Amino acid sequence: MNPEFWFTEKYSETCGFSLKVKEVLETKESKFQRLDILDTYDFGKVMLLDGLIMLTERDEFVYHEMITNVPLFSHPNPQDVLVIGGGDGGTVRELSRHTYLNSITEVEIDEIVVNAARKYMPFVGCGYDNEKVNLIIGDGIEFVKDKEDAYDIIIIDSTDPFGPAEGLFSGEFYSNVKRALKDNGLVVAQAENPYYDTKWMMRSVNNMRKAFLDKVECYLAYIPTYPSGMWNFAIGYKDKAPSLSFEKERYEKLQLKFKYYNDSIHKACFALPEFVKDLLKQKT
Ligand code: AG3
Repeated sequence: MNPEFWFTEKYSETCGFSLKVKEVLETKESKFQRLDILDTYDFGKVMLLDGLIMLTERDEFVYHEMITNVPLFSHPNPQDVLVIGGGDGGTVRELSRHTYLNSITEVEIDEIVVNAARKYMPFVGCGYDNEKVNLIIGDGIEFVKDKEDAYDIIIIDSTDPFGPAEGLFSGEFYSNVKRALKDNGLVVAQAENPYYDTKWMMRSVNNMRKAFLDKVECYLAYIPTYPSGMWNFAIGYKDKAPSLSFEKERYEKLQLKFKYYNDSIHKACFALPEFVKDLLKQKT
């Protein structure tokens, strides 16, 4: 291999993020997308989908801890959780640590993501080792259409809002998600970043707002290998605002060891910079 092989994810025509690559471990194409697994010097194993960084060995913990633990510790009594997407297994790995859950269902559209994670990325692929995880290879959009009052938490762990994931950011999908949730249910979705292509972030937040009648909050986490390093999550709720809910007793009893999330972060992640608050005022 060329000793100076660099991978660059372009954020715009004039800006990007580069990693020097040790080795390309796998390249595969499904009917949905292209997948590459790289081994890199600084961030370890990296999964790309359609040329965009989905996760790296070194910083995946931020995303996976934050997309699961914020909703789980906001909900008074989560029992049944549905994950849409999340084929790499990182989200179900985090959920598996909440041993009191009754069921964990994941609907992932593309089997090559699951297989590659299991083979090359056991640190996330291990999520599937838990017998409680029921993995369904299928279309999450179709899956939620006929569900009613079925889940306490729905986590939308998707790629960016184009290609196979486009429908996961639509208003119709969020309405179906709301119906699939039980009374005090919560939905959380990865919702892009406030620097590049902010229309994606706003489309997702605004569609969720319409479905949840404005009961939506945003929170941030810092992920160096995602565009801008500042990542937004949108959380829709039926009952109490997650920024004001924290299940302290359960948190203390479980004594989980985190690398990013903790009780202070649970509150702090909802504090938004002024320019993000301004963006969020755009109701399109
Ligand atoms: N899903 C969100 C990745 C978004 C990153 N976007 C980008 N690099 N352009 C991550 C899946 C991890 N389970």
